[in-house]
Amino acid sequence: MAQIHDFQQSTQYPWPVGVPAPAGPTDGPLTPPELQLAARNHAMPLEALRRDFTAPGLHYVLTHFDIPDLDAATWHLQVGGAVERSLEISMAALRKEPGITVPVTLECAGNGRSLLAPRPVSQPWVLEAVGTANWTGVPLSHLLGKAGVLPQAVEVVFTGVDAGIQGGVPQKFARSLPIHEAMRPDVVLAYAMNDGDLPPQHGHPLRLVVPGWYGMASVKWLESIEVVTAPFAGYQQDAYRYQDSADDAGTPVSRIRVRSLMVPPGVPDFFTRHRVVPRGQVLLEGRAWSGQGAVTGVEVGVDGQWMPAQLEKSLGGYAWRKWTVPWTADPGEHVLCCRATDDTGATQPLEQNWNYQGMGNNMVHRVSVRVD
Ligand SMILES: Nc1nc2c(c(=O)[nH]1)N[C@H]1C(S)=C(S)[C@@H](COP(=O)(O)O)O[C@H]1N2
Ligand SMILES: [Mo]
Repeated sequence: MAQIHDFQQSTQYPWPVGVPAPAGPTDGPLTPPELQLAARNHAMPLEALRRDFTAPGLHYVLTHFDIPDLDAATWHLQVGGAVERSLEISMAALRKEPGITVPVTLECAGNGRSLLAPRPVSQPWVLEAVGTANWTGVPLSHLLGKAGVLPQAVEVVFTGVDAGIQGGVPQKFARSLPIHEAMRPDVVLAYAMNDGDLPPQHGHPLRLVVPGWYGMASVKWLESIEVVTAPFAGYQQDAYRYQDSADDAGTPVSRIRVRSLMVPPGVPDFFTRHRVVPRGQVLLEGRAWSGQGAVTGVEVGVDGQWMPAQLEKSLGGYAWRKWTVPWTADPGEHVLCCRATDDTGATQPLEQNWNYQGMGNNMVHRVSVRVD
């Protein structure tokens, strides 16, 4: 009962909090700690899939601890470890370095978690922990070049300012990348998002953006970069694994699995979100992405009958690709699905690909509609 007691002490719910948060996956009801996380970390409304780029207020947000309040004027980035010369750089100095802009679709590794049965207990994402932005900043490889990476370097560790406790372990949010990923030309230290200043919730004044990797790699509120000569074993590095059970060593989560989502057609019912579509011609549309290879095809299923969608030109790199398909909506209840394939041959599963922490759930998106 300790968990119930602790939670009640830290909140002011007017109603009784009688549902303990289980330690592992559950078939039980959503618990207050999950509600609390869901209210802090918002997803991207699916109608935002109509746009190539997601406005910062619509882009999903995930923050493990608190959003730091940082002043770009006094902030410095430290670069050190296995380098020829350590650097300490102000924001003003960083902005004078050569910049790049990279279109990137970010997706949280836990996207789709709450649709799994049993449900792993953490941030209870449904489908929409995704967004695409143009990230502008300095290529990480340029800065590492200035510092001079020593030959014995194995990984690069990125540490954010934000601190907290997870799994009982006090920590700052920190993740590493293998050196060959860190030296990719499209990995960026970003200070702008969609041409605007980086917003507080997305890592102001500086964050890492790792195209193609699930979101946890893109460390926000970056305070230091350390080149290391042995694999990093920090809490967040270890935490992201595809595991069968709590004791399974599993495999690390890295690149984004192929996925597509559909703009829900018609209009929603307020409370259930069930869709109502007028009869006749409807242009179904959505976006597809993969961090493992280029998206090569999207199929749309109507009541189990699959047809190929039209793919638009890619925005480049690791950004999503628009797809459309015309549909003649006949009166009645229908189930619409979309399924993407990438050039590694990977395609989205029809059934859940369950794992202990609910990572990388790229199951086919299903939308139920009623045509009047
Ligand atoms: N410093 C720091 N960086 C972080 C996180 C965090 O909690 N702290 N969350 C990570 C996770 S799990 C994700 S999915 C992405 C979310 O990025 P966004 O909020 O800009 O969409 O940030 C990553 N970077
Ligand atoms: Mo995430």
